[in-house]
Amino acid sequence: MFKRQALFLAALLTILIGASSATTAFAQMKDNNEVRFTVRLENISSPDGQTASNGSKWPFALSPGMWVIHDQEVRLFREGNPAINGLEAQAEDGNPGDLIKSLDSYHGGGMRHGIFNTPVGVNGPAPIGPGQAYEFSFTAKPGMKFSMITMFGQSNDWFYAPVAQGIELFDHGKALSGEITKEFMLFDAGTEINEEPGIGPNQAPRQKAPNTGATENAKVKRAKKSPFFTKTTSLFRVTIMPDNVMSQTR
Ligand SMILES: [Ca+2]
Ligand SMILES: [Ca+2]
Repeated sequence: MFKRQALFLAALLTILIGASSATTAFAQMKDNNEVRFTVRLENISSPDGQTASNGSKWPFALSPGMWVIHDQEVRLFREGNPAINGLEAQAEDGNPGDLIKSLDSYHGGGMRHGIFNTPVGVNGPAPIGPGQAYEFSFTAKPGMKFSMITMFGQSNDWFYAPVAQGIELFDHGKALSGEITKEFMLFDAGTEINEEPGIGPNQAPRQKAPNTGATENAKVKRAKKSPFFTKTTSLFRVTIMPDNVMSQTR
């Protein structure tokens, strides 16, 4: 009788403790198989907008972008080096197409990539303004790293990305799960001279055509001088969720 009670208690504890970590347990169980992840990039900036030095208000927005996963290192840029082919169009015009083409010449390491360009609940490609989000999914196996890029919409050549070597998707076989916003930083691609965010005439919402603005000829670096550099977690949120047991066995 005692033994049965103890077993019951143990089972109950497992359920209580295990309820919130079901995804982790599943990922461990399926160590040699792939896990499907869904990433959500959400613009949580104020709907009232940001205030420029001339007093005008402008909405913080993020552009279409791309994601990549890789067995080894995900290297979309290197701080202190010029932007690779395709990074300019992504950083200046929110166009990930050239960057994807550039990656297509590397097939090693089990690399996979894709773009995200259509906000949730919207019919076609567009930036995400306050309250909007992008979502995308991919499958990855233990050992893989993840990176993604999105443009700071009302800048000349600024983009958000995690550290250049990418984010580990697994920790000892456990799938990464939850908010990862703090992994993201604001970078300057070094391809176009900066104007004040939100009002510069050569920024995407105002320029006459893509790739318009004074050439910078600089290296990729963190946009540390911008007041937006430290504001990341109040502007957008990135969460990553591995599929749970229910959706895997459906
Ligand atoms: Ca620049
Ligand atoms: Ca421009």
